[in-house]
Amino acid sequence: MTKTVLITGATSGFGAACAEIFSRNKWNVILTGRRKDRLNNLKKKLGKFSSVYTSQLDVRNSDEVEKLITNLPQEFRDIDVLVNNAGLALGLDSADEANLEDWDIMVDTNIKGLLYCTKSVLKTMVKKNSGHIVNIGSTAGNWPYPGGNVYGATKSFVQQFSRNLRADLLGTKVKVTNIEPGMAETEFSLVRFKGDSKKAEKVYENADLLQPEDIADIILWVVNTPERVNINTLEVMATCQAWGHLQVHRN
Ligand code: NDP
Ligand code: 8X3
Repeated sequence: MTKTVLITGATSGFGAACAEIFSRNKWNVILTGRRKDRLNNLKKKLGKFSSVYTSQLDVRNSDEVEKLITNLPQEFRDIDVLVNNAGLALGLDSADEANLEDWDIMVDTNIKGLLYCTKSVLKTMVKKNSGHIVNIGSTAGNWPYPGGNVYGATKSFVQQFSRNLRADLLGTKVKVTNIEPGMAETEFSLVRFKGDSKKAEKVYENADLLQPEDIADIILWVVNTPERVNINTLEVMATCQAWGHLQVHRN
């Protein structure tokens, strides 16, 4: 039977790569994001592989999220997998210098948006006793770095929420996975540095970093594991990335 995946933030990076791999594997794909032109292009590109439904969606708006689910065409109503991918970092300033509005946007998107999307599908998944919530966390939720203050903390929230969901869902066949990528080459840095492409390119310069397709491949594998298997957490870094030492400030 054809399966259905709902992907948030499908207009770029991990989300767009997931859209492509799921569609090529004949899943019905529900693709969302704020940029309509990109959604239209995805529909055109992927429509030859599988059924594609696109909807402009800002995950920060709980009414929009609810409306999306309520108004889905019949063919897309039975959602097997939600990929909670929409998210962003804004700024890399130390907490004392950071912009409060940026903090609000990160909290509203990475935490509240993810909650709205999860809530919108969870009851039905529990009722039919199947489904999979795949959250996109980050190594930034596990390991601190200067300037990661609120962004990293939103991803720590995603990690603990994912675990708590598992606790609540015990006894059902609904799965929850938190994927925690390290640095990956997407539009993430362009967004973080507010369109400063020189600064963004520097992040990815001369390094063989994770590509969106690497994460999409992993997600497809995770959702295809046997019913009895739940991958709780999967942290993945590029081979060229690892931890540094703890620092000491000396006078
Ligand atoms: P991109 O900037 O390439 O993609 C982000 C996607 O999120 C876009 O499709 C964007 O779509 C969407 N998005 C952002 N805000 C909203 C919103 N309010 N409502 C709906 N969609 C939104 O970055 P990535 O692919 O790298 O990021 C995807 C996820 O992966 C994020 O959660 C990020 O935190 C996480 N991540 C990224 C890593 C990296 O190094 N790249 C590493 C670890 C985790 P649109 O603008 O059209 O709305
Ligand atoms: C994105 C990875 O290290 O840039 O979540 O925060 S990092």
